[in-house]
Amino acid sequence: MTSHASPADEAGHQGPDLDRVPHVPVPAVLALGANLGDAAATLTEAVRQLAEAPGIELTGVSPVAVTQPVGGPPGQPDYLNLVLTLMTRLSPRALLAAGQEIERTHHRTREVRWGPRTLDIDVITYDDLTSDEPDLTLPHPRAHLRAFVLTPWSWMDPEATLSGALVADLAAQADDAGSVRRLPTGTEGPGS
Ligand code: A4P
Ligand code: MG
Repeated sequence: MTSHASPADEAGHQGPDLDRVPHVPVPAVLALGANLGDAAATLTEAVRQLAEAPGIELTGVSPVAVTQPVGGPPGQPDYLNLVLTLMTRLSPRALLAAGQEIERTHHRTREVRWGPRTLDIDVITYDDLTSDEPDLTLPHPRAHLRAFVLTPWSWMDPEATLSGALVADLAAQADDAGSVRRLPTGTEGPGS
């Protein structure tokens, strides 16, 4: 389940087996973002879909953050972002696929990189796996720089760490730290 446990392939390349099904459930962290349509309703529904997905047991749902768009075309609406912790019996790629399947049910299209989207589900960590594979890089290659992921994660779990660093510290250092706020109380949201 971890990269150091994987044998080198014939070319001597060392890498994790992203299709390996764990013997016991392993912890993982997902980040959800939405900035088109009724983003709060989309996140609520996506959390419900993930909670009902086979092989996934949710263990935590962060409060919802209202965040200014990072990258992408100008003039996008603000995002709603949240972070989930879970235990999963799925392989890393199967967990990614489960998220992508839920994205599809929300009519996610991919026209512009970092463009507006009805729903984005990223795998932030899967157990202690590290992967450089383009289809599933772990930990997520930009998560440690992004307050829109780190801040709601730290609200849910002030002790959480990412690659050995305190998530709350990474959140404070992120360029977008000032543009993340809690969804006002009384507003409907899955983590409120
Ligand atoms: N991929 C590789 N590793 C992963 C991973 N750990 N988790 C591959 C999920 N996907 C991973 O993703 C592109 C490809 O990344 C997929 O084929 C997948 O196999 P995508 O979801 O199709 O496209 P994307 O999300 O537009 O691209 P990208 O580069 O993943 O974008 P990011 O980095 O996710 O950024 N600002 C705010 N405030 N809030 C946001 O939520 N999101 C983004 C998207 C930009 N700015 C934002 C937000
Ligand atoms: Mg994505």
